[in-house]
Amino acid sequence: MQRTQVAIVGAGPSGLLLGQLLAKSGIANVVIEQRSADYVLGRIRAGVLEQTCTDLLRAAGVHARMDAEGLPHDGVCLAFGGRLERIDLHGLTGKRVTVYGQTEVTRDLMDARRSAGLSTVYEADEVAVHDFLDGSAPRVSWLKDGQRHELQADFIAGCDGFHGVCRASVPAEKISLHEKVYPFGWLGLLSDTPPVHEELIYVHHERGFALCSQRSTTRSRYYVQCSLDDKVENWSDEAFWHELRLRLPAEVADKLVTGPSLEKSIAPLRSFVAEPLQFGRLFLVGDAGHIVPPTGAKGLNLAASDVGYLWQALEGFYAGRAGEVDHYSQRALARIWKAERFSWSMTTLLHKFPDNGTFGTKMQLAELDYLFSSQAAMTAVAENYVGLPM
Ligand code: RFL
Ligand code: PHB
Repeated sequence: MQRTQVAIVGAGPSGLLLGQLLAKSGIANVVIEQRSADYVLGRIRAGVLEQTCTDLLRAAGVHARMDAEGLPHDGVCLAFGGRLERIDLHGLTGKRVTVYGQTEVTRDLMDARRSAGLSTVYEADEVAVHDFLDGSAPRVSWLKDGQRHELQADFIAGCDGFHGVCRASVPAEKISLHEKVYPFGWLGLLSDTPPVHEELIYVHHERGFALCSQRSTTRSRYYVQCSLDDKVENWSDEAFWHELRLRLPAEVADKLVTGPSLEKSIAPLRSFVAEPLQFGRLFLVGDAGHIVPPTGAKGLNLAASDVGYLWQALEGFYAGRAGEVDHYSQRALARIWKAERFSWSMTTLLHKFPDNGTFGTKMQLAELDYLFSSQAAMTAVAENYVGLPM
């Protein structure tokens, strides 16, 4: 049987960043992923990185391309009731965010892992985790090319996303799940067209939410709120651009440059937290332990802060401070719940809810009007958007 110190299940950003940071601290690890590397890179997801996340990527030594190509953003815009307003993130908090896609972060982490010669198993079938609740020798097993493999470790990091096997392997009586599912989704479109605005625009509109985001000065990412039974096949590029234009303020819509989509997909919106995040020798990290709706741009950033806490805890353990691993769950959850609150509140503020009625819509517009009349309210949004301290 193979042996390592930390077995990492999942090669998304959580698993790859944890692997890189542990390796920097001299802690051996193996990553086991059920998909191919190309499949992982094909998923178009997050675009906005907080400073806590860029600091961790820097600590992992994975920052050269992010520094060269990432776009620092000092502000973010909100459109509602025919107005286009700006929150001065940097002026209000002294911090900024970086626009650099999750695909690029993942690619950089994969390249660094390969260069460092660290062990990664892609296309592992039937991944299973064993013996983590009691004792100190948990195992991960999988099938690859028809052969069964087993890896023994000191710890297992469950970085395998919302649909992974790690959380599902915890006995039901040992875990509490808190969930809210929203009655809509986001239809996203990626295109090689210049972004409509230099900063992101979050849009409250009577037809539904929209978001103008970007990946670079030549690549745009747009979203429109859609119904849960919408199918991506039923949305032509033309229909998407038409719907987006209808939701944008006129001065923005006039500048929109359209083009063929490179990718289009629908994501459901969910808030979800599992408690605790440690089960003996198994830790849940990132989307395996919690989900936020994308409205606050927090999912990837929370995954990164979980990784930061777990890295510190495991470093402590291997430096002879065995008890530190037992603080991971509590420390990570304190930050997670605050990001859950922010993501839920931004989602509630900006989307069209089927049961809202005119009163609900008036409340949203009153809150938006208040936000831009109050430095205190704007500062509260800004400090959450740039990321609370770790
Ligand atoms: P991931 O990225 O889902 O990776 C998990 C990996 O585990 C693998 N896996 C398994 N491997 C082995 N055995 C098994 N049984 C396995 N089951 C699964 C999977 O194949 C996968 O490779 O989780 P991770 O690493 O925790 O990373 C989390 C982030 O991906 C996620 O939080 C963000 O993408 C969320 N998110 C955003 N976050 C931000 O911080 N800022 C944003 O702007 C932002 N925008 C978004 C988003 C997510 C979106 N979608 C589609 C959900 C926009 C969208 C549309
Ligand atoms: C994105 O660019 O994909 C993106 C940006 C901000 C969000 C969500 C998604 O809040």
